[in-house]
Amino acid sequence: MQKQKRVIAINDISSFGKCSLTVAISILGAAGLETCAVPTAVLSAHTGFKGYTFCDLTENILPSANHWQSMGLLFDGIYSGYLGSKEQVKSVEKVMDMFDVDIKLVDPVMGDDGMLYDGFDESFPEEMKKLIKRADVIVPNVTESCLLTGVPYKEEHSKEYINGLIKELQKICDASIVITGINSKEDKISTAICENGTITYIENQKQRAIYSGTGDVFASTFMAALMGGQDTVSAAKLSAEFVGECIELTKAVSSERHYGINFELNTKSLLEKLGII
Ligand code: PXL
Repeated sequence: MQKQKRVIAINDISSFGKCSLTVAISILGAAGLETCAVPTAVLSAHTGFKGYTFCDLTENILPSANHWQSMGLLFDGIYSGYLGSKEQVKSVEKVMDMFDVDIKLVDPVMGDDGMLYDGFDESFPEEMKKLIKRADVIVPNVTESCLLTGVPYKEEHSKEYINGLIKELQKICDASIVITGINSKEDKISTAICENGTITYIENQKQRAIYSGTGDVFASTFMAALMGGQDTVSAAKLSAEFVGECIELTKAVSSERHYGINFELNTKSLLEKLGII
């Protein structure tokens, strides 16, 4: 049996709504990775729903990492997602600095459709800019790329616009950059990958349905693929295809935007795409 890889996943648990850790643990686990979860907060449902509960777990982030370090545990990757406050981002910066791993993936979860998610204030992106400096690869959507760089958000995303965003992101971090959810053409949704100065665009069929948590399904699948030894472009391509497939399956049964996508029913395809079966 091959040695099992071990990944730290830092994200919230939204009990309802298929995002963050419920997605990460399912997908990384299905891919055969040991997932050591650091829950940053427990919410009854993600912040797209009114009236969600929020139990802050900032106090548990650094002590968990300190404990693992005192045990002499080794890790292969760190993947961070939704962080509920600037203080949490600061703690995750310290965790990133504590462990020597093959891949540090930061999903700078902050917003969508040109707006910050509920609960974040305008100063939050400044702290996120410090975290992405620690990353080997980042996976912002277009809104998050704008929030990180200060470039005004546009609804239509030409190649010149996205290349400009990449240029600005390169000024603040050395990571490979994967921008998701690019509204490039009428019927296409694109992903841009910039690695070692080369930009590659991949296109997928636009599904004309919007669901929460698709960024988390993308990032978790992408992390699983990178940990499995895939290169950045192949990992992004298969992750975008997997998300597209899951949206299509979900569309047939539900149009509830905030309920998320039925990625769990598509595990066989995930494993095929990852080359596991
Ligand atoms: O899917 C991103 C995400 C993660 N975690 C929480 C969220 C969101 C998006 O709204 O609210 C708590």
